[in-house]
Order: sequence, then structure tokens, then C-alpha cells
Amino acid sequence: MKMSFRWYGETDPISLEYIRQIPNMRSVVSAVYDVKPGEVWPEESLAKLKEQVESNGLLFDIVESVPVPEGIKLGTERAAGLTEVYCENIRRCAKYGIKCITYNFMPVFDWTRTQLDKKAEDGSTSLVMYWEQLKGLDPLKDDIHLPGWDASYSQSEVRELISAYSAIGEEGLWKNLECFLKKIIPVAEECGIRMAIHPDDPPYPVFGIPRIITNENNLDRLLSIVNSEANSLCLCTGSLGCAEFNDIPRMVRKYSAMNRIAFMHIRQVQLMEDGSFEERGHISKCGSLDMYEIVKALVETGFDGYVRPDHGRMIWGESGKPGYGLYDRALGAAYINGLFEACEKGNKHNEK
Ligand SMILES: [Mn+2]
Repeated sequence: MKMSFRWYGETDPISLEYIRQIPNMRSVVSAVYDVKPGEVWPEESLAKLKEQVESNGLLFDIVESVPVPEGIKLGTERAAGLTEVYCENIRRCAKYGIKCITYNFMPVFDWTRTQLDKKAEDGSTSLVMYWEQLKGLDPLKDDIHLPGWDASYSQSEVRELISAYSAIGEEGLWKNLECFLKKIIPVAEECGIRMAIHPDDPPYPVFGIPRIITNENNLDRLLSIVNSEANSLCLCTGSLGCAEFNDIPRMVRKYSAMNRIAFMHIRQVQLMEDGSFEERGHISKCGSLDMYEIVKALVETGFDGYVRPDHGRMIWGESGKPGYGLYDRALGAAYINGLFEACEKGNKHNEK
């Protein structure tokens, strides 16, 4: 496995000097942040990122994300042109040494949470989603400002987008994803890049907006659209794992055995009785996901893709981008390293 850590570029309060000090750290997961979705990434920006990362003894070989513009997801008349730009970005990333590109196909908003700094008993804070706090809200009538939602949209733009997605529904979204994949995957194959789609977070419709990268049936469907290792998953344990219907160790074993996981996001969540969830420390004991079983499944299927500790809590007085502090993610990386070492050595022992 290739251990990695997300870095938001020069504005990230966490320095590359600190990231490189995390034991076994290999790759920095980053992106070009100075252009809007749907624009071509300037080569100078890619070259600069590569230079910054490499001068700190790390590799820049994985990108998260190249965002997919709404025009592609909605299949508007701009979709073909935007897809061309997307393909050009894949080629440019390849030119600067990128081997894996993460993206998602979530309409309008990425992840949905109701609070980003919920205090736990131990004083740490984390991201949570409580259904209680969403009840009764109607995005077509109410002004909704959920934390982390793109504030660049006006409320009326949000309403228009939500209506447009409701109109195309799940099947419309599938059709547009299919069209997109059939264009981009051959380009990725040619460039030696694996495209890794991130599941919807949470993996079910919110406010009636369709979501499709959600469960095992749908992941099977996605992978069969283009049967190629360039069409792979970014398997985010926390995103898929906040729904009871997803058996994460089983899914990891299945897709890793097929060599269709390019990137693992390892995140712990605690699922509550009413479907609400809290992000927690990475260790199995702290939440609903059995991290040992997840890593064991990876090791036993010979996984050699990228891994990163996903969201961490804010601990030890740290402040910064919610979910992306240094300390708890570094603890997560150390724990994940430990699980891999134990599983790999156990595996060798069993083979003898
Ligand atoms: Mn994730």
C-alpha cells in the first residue's frame, strides 16, 4: 500500500515539512485550486505543486480531485465541451507524473453534515450529521446554509439546480455518468492513470437530490460501464459506512480482489439508531467500522493502491479546516500503518 495525506496547497495551515515527518508517509494528495471546475489546469500550477511536494521528500502522484462540473452531471449542451476539458486535465496530470485521479459524481453538493465541530465527551470535535437538525427543512422553500456547502451559489441557483436534478432523476444521472466514463476512461488508459470515483457522502438521497454511487449493486453497475482498471473506486469507508446496508469489509474484499480499488479513504464513523452519524477516531473500538477486518481484506487480496487517513477529529487545541487537522489524521496514519504491518506479517506466517 502507498500511504498518502491530503494537502490543500499553500493555504493549508499544515506544512509539507510536518506531513513528511509522519512515519511511512509517501504521497501528497492535492489538486490545482487556482482555477474553477470546468477550466484547464495551468501546467505551471502542476509543475509548481510537483516541485513543492518533491522538494519535501514526498511524491506527487495522486490527485484529489479533478471536480466534475454540474454541466456534465446534468448532461447540458455544455457537457461535451466540458468533458473535452476534463480529458485535457487527465493528460496534463499524466505529464506531471500523476497515476491516480479522484473525483465524484455528487449533484450540487459534496458531503452533507449538520455540524462540523460537535464536541465529544473527551473535548475533541468532529463532523456529524444529525437527522434531527435536518427535519422539516425544504431546500425549495427554506434558505438552507449547511456547513461545508458551496457558498458561491445563491439560494435561487441552489433551487434551480435541485429542480434540474430532481427532473433527471437517478436514471438521468446514470446516463450522464455513462456518457462521461466512455469518454474519459480511454484517455486515462492511454495515459496510465486510474480514475477513482468517490462514493456519495452520505450514500443516499438528501433533500430528494438523486445519488447513485451508494451501494454494492450500484458500484457493480458503475464498474461494468467500462470494464477497465482505469475505471476504479476510491473506496471511502466512512462515506459508504454511514449506511447500515453497506458491509464495508465484504465490499473491500470483493472490489480489491477484482483490482478495482485504486484509492482507500480510511475513516471511522459511529452510526446511530436513527441513521444519524458521527465521525470518530480511526480505531475500530471508537466507531461502527471494523478497521482490522478492512485492512485484513486489503492485505489478503494483495492491495497495492493508495491509502489515506480520511477525516480526523480536531484534538489538542488544533484549529483549521474541519476534518483535515494534522494530529488526528497523523494518529490515523500511524494506526493504519500498524494494522498493515500486523496483517502483512500474519499473512506471511500463515503462508509458511
Ligand atoms: Mn472520503
